[in-house]
Formats: sequence, C-alpha cells, structure tokens
Amino acid sequence: MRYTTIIINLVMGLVMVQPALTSFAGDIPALKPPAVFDFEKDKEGWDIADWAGEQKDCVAKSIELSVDEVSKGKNSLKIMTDFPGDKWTQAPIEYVRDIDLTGAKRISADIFLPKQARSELFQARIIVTAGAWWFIEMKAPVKLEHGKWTTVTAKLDVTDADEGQYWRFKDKAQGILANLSRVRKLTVRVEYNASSKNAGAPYKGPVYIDNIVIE
Ligand SMILES: [Ca+2]
Repeated sequence: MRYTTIIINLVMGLVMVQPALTSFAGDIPALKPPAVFDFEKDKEGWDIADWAGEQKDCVAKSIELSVDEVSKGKNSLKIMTDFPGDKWTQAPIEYVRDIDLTGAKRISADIFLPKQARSELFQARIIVTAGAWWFIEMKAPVKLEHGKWTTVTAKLDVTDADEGQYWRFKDKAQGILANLSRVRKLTVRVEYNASSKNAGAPYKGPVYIDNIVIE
C-alpha cells in the first residue's frame, strides 16, 4: 500500500508539472500559461527590443526595475522614453520565447503614465508574434490616462467568427486562432498616436509597466 501511495504521488507530481511544459524545437520548453510577470526580482525576460535602436519611431531608451510606481508588489519595470509629440512613436517591450497560449483567455498588462505626460494621444496595445514570425496586433488600442495605472487587456478566447474584431492580421492562416500554440514573442507597446497635423506636447520621461498576466 505504501509503495502504491508513493507511486501515485509521483505520478500525480508528474501530471501536475508536465502540462506547464510543451515541447518545441528550441532548447527552452514553451511557456504554458497561466503566467504572471510582476518584476519583483528582475526583468523576467522582458526587455527593449534589439531592433529598437535602429528604428526611428522607437523612443524607448532604457529599462530597469523601479520602486517609483507599482501596481503589484514593490517593483515595476521603468522604461525611459523620449516622445517628440509631432509624429507617431512607440515604446515597446518584448518577451521572446515560445509560448503555447492554447486555452488561455487573455493577456493583460498594467501601464502607468506619469502626470507630466500631458497628452490625450497616449495609448497602448499588446502584440502577439506567432507561427513564422507573423505580426498579430490588438485591433483597438487602449487609451492611457496620465497620473494613473491603466490595464490593457487582449482577448485570446476568440472564435473563428470574431477573431477579426479583436486582432489585426494578414489572413486567417496567419491569425491569432490558427497560431495560439505557436507564439514566438509577446510585445507590450506604448504608443504616442501623434502626427504633424495632430501634435501633442513632447514627453521625455518614464513609463512604468507591471503585472503582466497570461491567464
Ligand atoms: Ca511588481
């Protein structure tokens, strides 16, 4: 009986651990939600993209942990930015890893825009890169109000009928529903939706991101 119990416990242990690890071709197993990134000890794999320095519309300059503003725990990610206010610019952070989002309902991220960022043109969205590095973007950006935390939520439990309402993609084969199990990268992108005709005040300073949840 005792051995039986031990074996059952071992089997149960394996059953409990294994669903979190779906094998992919890469060295690191795919992440299987639920997952919470709250940036209490380090950046937990999130960073400014390698390509950001070469792309003129990208104004994210540096990233570090900070205690200035938090939505959960004691630390958040502080991204230093320099938005000119007279053209569309972005401050994206990325998490590059294979992820199996099968069965997940949503991804959300808390974003704090300081009160000095006095523009109505700040917004944010979540982007999923999947399959053969297809770019799948949340269709509707979420407006960021200065001086407070805003939660940006992307819906993952879409249907064949409504995925196009929530996500922008080239065609269904490169869409969110067909590629949920083959996600390569997640991006949280703060945008300043300005143009020369629709300009706002420049903003040079931090934005904070905390509590990124996949569930
Ligand atoms: Ca935190």
